[in-house]
Amino acid sequence: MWRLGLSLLAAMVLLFFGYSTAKTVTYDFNVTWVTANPDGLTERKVIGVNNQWPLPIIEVEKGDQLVVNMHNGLGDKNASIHFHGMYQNGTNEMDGPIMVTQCPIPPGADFVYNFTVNQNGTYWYHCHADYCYPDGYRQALIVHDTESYFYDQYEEEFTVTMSDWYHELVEGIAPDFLSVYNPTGAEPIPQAFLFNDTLNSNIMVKPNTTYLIRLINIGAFVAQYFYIEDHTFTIVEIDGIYTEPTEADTLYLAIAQRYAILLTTKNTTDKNYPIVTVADSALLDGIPSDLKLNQTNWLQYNADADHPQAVMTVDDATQLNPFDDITLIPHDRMPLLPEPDYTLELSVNMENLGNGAGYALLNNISYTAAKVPTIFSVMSSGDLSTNSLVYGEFTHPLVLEHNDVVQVILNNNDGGSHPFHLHGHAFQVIDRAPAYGATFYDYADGDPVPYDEANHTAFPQYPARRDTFVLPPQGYFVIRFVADNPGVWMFHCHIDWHLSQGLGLLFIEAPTQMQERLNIPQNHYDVCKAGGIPTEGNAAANTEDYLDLKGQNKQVGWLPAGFTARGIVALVFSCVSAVVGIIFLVVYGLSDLKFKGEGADGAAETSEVAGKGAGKTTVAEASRESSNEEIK
Ligand SMILES: *[C@@H]1O[C@H](CO)[C@@H](O)[C@H](O)[C@H]1NC(C)=O
Ligand SMILES: *[C@@H]1O[C@H](CO)[C@@H](O)[C@H](O)[C@H]1NC(C)=O
Ligand SMILES: *[C@@H]1O[C@H](CO)[C@@H](O)[C@H](O)[C@H]1NC(C)=O
Ligand SMILES: *[C@@H]1O[C@H](CO)[C@@H](O)[C@H](O)[C@H]1NC(C)=O
Ligand SMILES: *[C@@H]1O[C@H](CO)[C@@H](O)[C@H](O)[C@H]1NC(C)=O
Ligand SMILES: *[C@@H]1O[C@H](CO)[C@@H](O)[C@H](O)[C@H]1NC(C)=O
Ligand SMILES: *[C@@H]1O[C@H](CO)[C@@H](O)[C@H](O)[C@H]1NC(C)=O
Ligand SMILES: *[C@@H]1O[C@H](CO)[C@@H](O)[C@H](O)[C@H]1NC(C)=O
Ligand SMILES: *[C@@H]1O[C@H](CO)[C@@H](O)[C@H](O)[C@H]1NC(C)=O
Ligand SMILES: *[C@@H]1O[C@H](CO)[C@@H](O)[C@H](O)[C@H]1NC(C)=O
Ligand SMILES: *[C@@H]1O[C@H](CO)[C@@H](O)[C@H](O)[C@H]1NC(C)=O
Ligand SMILES: [Cu+2]
Repeated sequence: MWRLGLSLLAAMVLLFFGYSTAKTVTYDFNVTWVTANPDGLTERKVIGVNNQWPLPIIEVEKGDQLVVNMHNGLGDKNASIHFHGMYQNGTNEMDGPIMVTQCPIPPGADFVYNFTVNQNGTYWYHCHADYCYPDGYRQALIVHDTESYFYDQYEEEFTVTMSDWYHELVEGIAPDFLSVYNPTGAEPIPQAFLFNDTLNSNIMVKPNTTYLIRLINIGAFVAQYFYIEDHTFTIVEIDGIYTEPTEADTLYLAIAQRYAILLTTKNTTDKNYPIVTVADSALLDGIPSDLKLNQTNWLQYNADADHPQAVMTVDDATQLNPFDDITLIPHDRMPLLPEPDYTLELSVNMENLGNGAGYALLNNISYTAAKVPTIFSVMSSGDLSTNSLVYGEFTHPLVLEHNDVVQVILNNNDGGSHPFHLHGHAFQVIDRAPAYGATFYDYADGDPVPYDEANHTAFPQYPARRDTFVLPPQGYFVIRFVADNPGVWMFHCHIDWHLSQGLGLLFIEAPTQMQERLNIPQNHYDVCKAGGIPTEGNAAANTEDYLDLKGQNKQVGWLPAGFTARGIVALVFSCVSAVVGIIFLVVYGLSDLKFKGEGADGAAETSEVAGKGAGKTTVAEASRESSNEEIK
């Protein structure tokens, strides 16, 4: 009898642990338009989930199976979900970027995201379709870990997001942004900066208590500084990677970056303290007088005490001296990866292409999606899958061999900073110049300084790892990772405007292993069918000859030969934009030009890639200087 009892007990224990270590967490997301007024200035349409906005925070534990049943109830908009920072190891098809790992989910369609969460820490989720997430479709995703090295060091935890906020729908702003009337590619200026999707809020805290605070920049464009008056804290995690506990008082969170910090509250409850977020105004081409760059929310110890406004200690955000993330040491002390098997050197350029609009390029390529989502080209191309030609010229595909150590050198010929994100991996950051703080914007006035292999600072022994890292203005960074996660992974600037200008590329990582391991659910094919998108063939949807790219989507062609870029830029800034449009037309003729409303895909067929190189080198710098002069 007691034997039976024991084995029953053992079975129950097994069951209990079985469930608690690998449970399925299911979210049903009915995605529809709702209205919200988070800044108290304007009520607008936002993308809600189950008729609510802000969206639900997804919360799981390591090892859980996360299932999100998404229904696109928007009626007039395609959508998808990317689970930012999730490696999707073995489930590349659940990664989310449309035309890369799946088809856009058309209005009325259902889609199931289903994957195992094998990580810990602070993440977020957001729509990864064109012009989508800045309309509100983004929120935190937290992987709780009761075994973290700091679990017994805090009593409570909370998550706060920060973001820029526009009053118009992105698709309403986009045509004017990517247009001949905006040749400098000046990004739209947000109307507000939200703190946890609201403003002037109180976070109630108890005295003498340690909190784990998770911070996430879920915005579309602008980085933010974060500090709490008269408090310091301890960084314990960046982008899901635990770090050695490291003291700091000010953080810089670029778009998509996350920090988890431990904060011990004061012993007394006589005062409330401003939690200060300051937008990085260096990213803005102009600062409207009614735009509030810095926000005060409160660490509230006492509801009856004063709630003082932040006292700015500097005139300008660039004088704040944030903690430098490259100095962080991962808690697992993963050593510097060995010398790379494969090195990729890339340059960022902002250029005016043949339609007069400003584009973003990596080694002269402005990312332009293929006609077949790239994952399906991998799966259907058989032995040719290791030939990058299959994936087209303008998706900028780079085929990586399984388990290679990959090094990416990214040089910035542009005067703006760019937070680059790699899907499917966290990478080691091994070099970056210039450093944060006072020198960060120094290069912006001189010539770009590219990485010099023969003359660089010593690489860290235990490099910081994260999945989103800032490329400084006119500087560079160098990262390393192991190609141990077969899949098609985007590497792109997370400023949504820059991605729409083409600032991204695709790693086709271990395509042979993808073919062996991936098992793409029928649901994916159904959604493609509903949207009329093929699921076989090369980038041009050619299923006969995978190396024939005739009919592929192309980026907008280069400016016609003999065209002097400096000339047009001077012209643009001496005239009002409407007049410029007309002069531009008269001077260069209608034939080579395509106008607003047509993205890179649309214009592709008629424009020529040949003829590149004509006077296109200094447009971005020249125009930036001009626009700065205008503001001063
Ligand atoms: C989604 O929400 C909308 C608006 O409330 C509702 O009309 C629709 O029936 C819902 N659809 C699903 C699949 O739940
Ligand atoms: C949704 O995606 C389909 C397929 O790519 C495309 O034809 C359609 O124009 C998109 N719809 C919208 C509203 O962007
Ligand atoms: C999710 O994936 C797992 C593993 O492949 C599978 O067992 C399960 O049935 C799936 N769940 C749903 C809702 O699709
Ligand atoms: C998650 O946390 C556990 C316990 O702290 C640790 O052993 C494991 O390595 C972490 N996993 C990852 C992927 O970081
Ligand atoms: C931040 O907003 C989310 C969603 O609205 C909410 O659940 C959470 O409690 C807020 N955090 C704090 C610290 O108030
Ligand atoms: C603060 O908390 C610690 C234990 O967490 C306790 O030892 C200490 O006495 C407390 N201090 C005050 C002033 O409450
Ligand atoms: C709180 O009080 C304890 C005991 O008096 C002291 O050791 C500690 O430094 C105080 N903590 C803070 C955050 O002021
Ligand atoms: C704070 O905001 C005000 C008004 O927007 C601005 O004048 C000031 O320069 C800002 N301070 C910082 C440090 O950004
Ligand atoms: C090496 O780099 C440093 C820092 O960028 C620079 O000051 C120095 O001139 C360089 N030396 C050579 C030999 O290029
Ligand atoms: C993916 O999983 C394999 C084991 O199946 C492991 O070796 C590899 O490190 C993982 N890669 C990532 C990025 O999680
Ligand atoms: C980009 O184009 C310019 C002009 O044609 C050329 O000089 C340069 O080498 C190209 N860069 C790359 C990385 O292909
Ligand atoms: Cu960018």
